[in-house]
Amino acid sequence: MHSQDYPARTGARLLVDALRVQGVDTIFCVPGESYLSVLDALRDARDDIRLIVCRHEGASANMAVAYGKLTGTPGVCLVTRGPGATHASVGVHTAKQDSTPLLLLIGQIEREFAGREAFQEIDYRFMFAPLTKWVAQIDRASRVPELVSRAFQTAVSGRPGPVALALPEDMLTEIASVAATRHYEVVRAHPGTSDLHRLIVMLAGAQRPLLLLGGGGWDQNACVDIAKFAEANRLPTAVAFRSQDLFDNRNELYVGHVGLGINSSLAQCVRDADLLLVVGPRLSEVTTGGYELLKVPGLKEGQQLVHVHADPDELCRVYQADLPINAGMAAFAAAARRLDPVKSTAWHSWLGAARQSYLDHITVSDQGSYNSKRFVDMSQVVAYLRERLPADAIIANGAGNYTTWIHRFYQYRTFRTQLAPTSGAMGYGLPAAIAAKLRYPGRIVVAVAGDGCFLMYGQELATAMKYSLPIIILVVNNCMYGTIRMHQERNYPGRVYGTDLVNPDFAAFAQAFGAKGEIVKRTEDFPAVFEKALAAEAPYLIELRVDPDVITPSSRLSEITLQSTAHADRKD
Ligand SMILES: Cc1ncc(C[n+]2csc(CCOP(=O)(O)OP(=O)(O)O)c2C)c(N)n1
Ligand SMILES: [Mg+2]
Repeated sequence: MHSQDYPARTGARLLVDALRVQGVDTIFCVPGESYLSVLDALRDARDDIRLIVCRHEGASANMAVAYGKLTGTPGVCLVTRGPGATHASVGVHTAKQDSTPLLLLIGQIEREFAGREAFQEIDYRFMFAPLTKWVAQIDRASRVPELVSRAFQTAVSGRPGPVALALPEDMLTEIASVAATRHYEVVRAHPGTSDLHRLIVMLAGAQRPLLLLGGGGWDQNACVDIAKFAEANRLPTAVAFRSQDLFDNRNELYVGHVGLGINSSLAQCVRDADLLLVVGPRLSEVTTGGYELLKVPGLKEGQQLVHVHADPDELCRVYQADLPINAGMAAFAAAARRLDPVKSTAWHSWLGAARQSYLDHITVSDQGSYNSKRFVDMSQVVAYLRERLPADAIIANGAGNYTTWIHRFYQYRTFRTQLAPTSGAMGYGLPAAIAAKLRYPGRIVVAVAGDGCFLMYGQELATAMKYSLPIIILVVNNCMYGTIRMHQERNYPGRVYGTDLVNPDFAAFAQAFGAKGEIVKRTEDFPAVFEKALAAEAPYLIELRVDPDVITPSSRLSEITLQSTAHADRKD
């Protein structure tokens, strides 16, 4: 066919049609004059693609990342040039660290003005080069289908991640006649027969193996398959930082979370394991305890590493694996499930001890709670959620010490019930919860945020109201940027600076948006208020007043100050 045989369409319409071809059903945006033509085309496509209009591009990008994480297909965020793109960059960074497919579409200045530092001009090919898997500018309308197709293809294949496309304003109104492309195909490597054979030989020779799951590119089936493999071999199974929903935490093989606030005996397991079977994670700084739990580059004497990752460039980059396997999670898990199990009983007591230690670690006792009459005890709140919430409830959080209670005491049971940024980006929880409720209106969605974290994107309550999303938001209020204060006391004891907060009345704040808001000051009052929130048909914010001294589930700020001061004195 000749190009004139295809209908003549503007760049904007070609873009929206290309998004439709890729199955996009939701776009998160803050509007800009740079892409009015796209808005206009989206208006005509509104039965197929819903447009979620947010109050800050950082929030819309976070929503798109969470949406991409939940669906496994690229979340789409549409923003304007300069200020919009810079705001949205946090989501791009999170998508990269989280191995989550994301497409950021950016309105761009007219081609004619490029290079003059026109109004809000940025060259996104430079700006987003280190943040994305791929970034391009579409300079001709006739290339829209091709480049959109490539964007999706790149975002989902291998190690999933973010891509960005800049869309010059005049390109979007240019007319072209060009064929549509097909829906993307996820392309990922499969493990080789010899890889799998070596894996089994190594496992058969192991005394203390540990399976560690994490990273991106998982799906429900892959999780089932890897669980079957773990069960057939009775492998103690841990998860990497914020990958807790890849394996049922109630399965007797689950031994815990290798992340912030790690159980010290699990840390010891990682150190003592003679075979680490790492499926999916990069072995990041957090998962390796600052590269201390596992030594760079070759682990320690007597310790072997099997590393399975979808990106060949990631293998042997930091840690030199004894057996690097380049494979996608689904392909690897399916192949692992089919392997004949190793009939070894060598590690049964090692598994038993690790599991018992996990169970001890998540046990909440009244004795462990501090000042529970004057403050809310987060351990008990999370223990309550753990028993009360169904397996498919989604918990979303950002960054802060408050997350260590969720990581430690909550039990994730099914795939994609945890939305937690491995980038440690504050402000992610509320936008992620909004995206989750849009995707799964029938499921319970709880955002947990610190008083610092929440106000990064607290205005998105307006978005939750606009789209009638009854999410529950727990604001853990300790009147400070607690994480930073904790590090401050460790490093500069008694010299508090820049870490205290003066907060609004969070319940009144929520009410100002038309949402529900309530303050809980005592642990025993939490269940009744939470039940009201579950029954509500509007967003429901519960402010939890917690003891500022209880800085982690196992430490007090005042004790850290004392210890650090004594330590500093000894050094003098
Ligand atoms: C966007 C962003 N800015 C700054 C930081 C650094 N940071 C990490 S945790 C934290 C404090 C979080 O405070 P809050 O949400 O109140 O939680 P808390 O630690 O008090 O429980 C800060 C400032 C970050 N991780 N992300
Ligand atoms: Mg705080």
